[in-house]
Amino acid sequence: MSDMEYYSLKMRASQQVGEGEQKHEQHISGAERIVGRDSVEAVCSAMVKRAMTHSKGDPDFINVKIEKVHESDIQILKALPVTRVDVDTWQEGLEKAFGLIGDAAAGVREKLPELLRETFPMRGAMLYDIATGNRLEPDHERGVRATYMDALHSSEVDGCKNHFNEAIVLATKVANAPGMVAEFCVSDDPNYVTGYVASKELGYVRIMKMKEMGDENGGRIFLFDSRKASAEECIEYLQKKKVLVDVGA
Ligand code: PML
Ligand code: MG
Repeated sequence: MSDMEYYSLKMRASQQVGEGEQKHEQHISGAERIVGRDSVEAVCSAMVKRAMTHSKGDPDFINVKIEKVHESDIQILKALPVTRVDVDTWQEGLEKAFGLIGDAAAGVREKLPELLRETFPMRGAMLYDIATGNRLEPDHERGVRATYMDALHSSEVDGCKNHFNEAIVLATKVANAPGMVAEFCVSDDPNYVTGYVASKELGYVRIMKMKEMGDENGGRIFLFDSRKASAEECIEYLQKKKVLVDVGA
């Protein structure tokens, strides 16, 4: 990767909804990549195309941000190893996931169902301190979001955007954040019932059913230990550190 110049590209598209006082921007689609200089133009136009053809509606506003990234500021991480757990029912899947987190973080097992419910209206993740039981997101409504990440060598312009590919990149970055103990994720896509539990120790454990088909309630919980790192350094890593994940493909 010598002498490579990298750029971060981020796109978000929204639509104005409501009338008068109620008028506000509603999120339609978003995407982010970190690519070599040669791919910037093509990836940018693919992002705009995605925004313009999204099934959630026609955008009133598209923001594309392109930033140069110094190669020396990029951390390369090996993707977490993936295992798969098949279950007969979503209830069984959820129990399995709670159990794995319970083993990784003693004492939180009982709190998980309620914490998960609290994430449903959030766009970002909950940052939960297992040492104190406190939530550490600066903005509880928004949550914290992991950003500035992509798969390494993903040269495809709009390469197979899918839940799993994006989630393994995100989960690998999150697992490497200072003080992170584990992540718990249920998709908020009503047509997608697979979720996961992930950590450096567990790897990425896909649980094939974690909710009922058609249910749009999902969310992420980052289980963090404030005895191991400060919330500030963890959030800084999640939101600012540039990471490329080697998914080995
Ligand atoms: C998987 O297929 O391994 C789980 C992906 C979870 C995706 C969460 C989301 O972004 O909706
Ligand atoms: Mg949500």
